[in-house]
Amino acid sequence: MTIVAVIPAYNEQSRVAEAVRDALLYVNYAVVVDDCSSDQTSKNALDAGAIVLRHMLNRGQGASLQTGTDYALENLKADIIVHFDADGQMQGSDIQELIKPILDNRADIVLGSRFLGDSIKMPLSRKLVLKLGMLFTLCISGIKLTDTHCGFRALSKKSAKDIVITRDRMAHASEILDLIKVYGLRFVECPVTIKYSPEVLAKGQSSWGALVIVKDMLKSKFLDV
Ligand SMILES: Nc1nc2c(ncn2[C@@H]2O[C@H](COP(=O)(O)OP(=O)(O)O)[C@@H](O)[C@H]2O)c(=O)[nH]1
Ligand SMILES: [Mg+2]
Repeated sequence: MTIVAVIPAYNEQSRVAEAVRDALLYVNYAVVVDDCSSDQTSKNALDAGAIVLRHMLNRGQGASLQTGTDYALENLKADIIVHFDADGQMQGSDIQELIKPILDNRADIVLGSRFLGDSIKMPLSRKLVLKLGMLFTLCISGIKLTDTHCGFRALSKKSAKDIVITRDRMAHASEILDLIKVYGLRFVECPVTIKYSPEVLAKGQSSWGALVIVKDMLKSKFLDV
């Protein structure tokens, strides 16, 4: 079994090395997709033992996950792909439980859930936005989940081939849920711990970003763009 962590990264020079080292304790390869960072993200990821791919333009987290996945399937012959963040919010030690349903052939994709696990120091406003996201996804995609926008996931080779992400930026999380339905993939949720600190909240997505995702989803759903 070849397990590959795909790690999208944008200006994460102070956090990416630690995230790569943490992931590499539980996977065979870490593929960091540096999305035209203006800092030392690529160098620090490489020094920590990652394979580093670099976009010439900033294309977004969704596009970077697709670049890393294409590479992992073609060049590393990945059996399982784990989506893992570069900023240290996710814990490598959750990977074993996350990939288990795929190893046991009970699921094609495993979705991390902060609400089944732990969302340490998550602000209340973020919690509310995520709960609304859950309701929204239930209405739009008909998929009932406790956490619809957690970026920590594991995909079997089959689901990684089926799920081709075309939403370049943050709406990819909703697109993945749509494609689970389209391809009839077996999914389960798995508790994960996501840590929040003032530093990662300052540089991470704002709760308003959720509105942009909703706009993107509605556009793709009803205007077919
Ligand atoms: N490749 C790429 N990664 C990004 C981009 N924006 C954020 N990321 C990475 O995606 C992950 C999650 O982003 P973050 O902003 O922390 O989102 P949040 O945790 O949901 O607030 C981190 O590893 C970021 O470095 C981007 O434009 N391109
Ligand atoms: Mg983050």
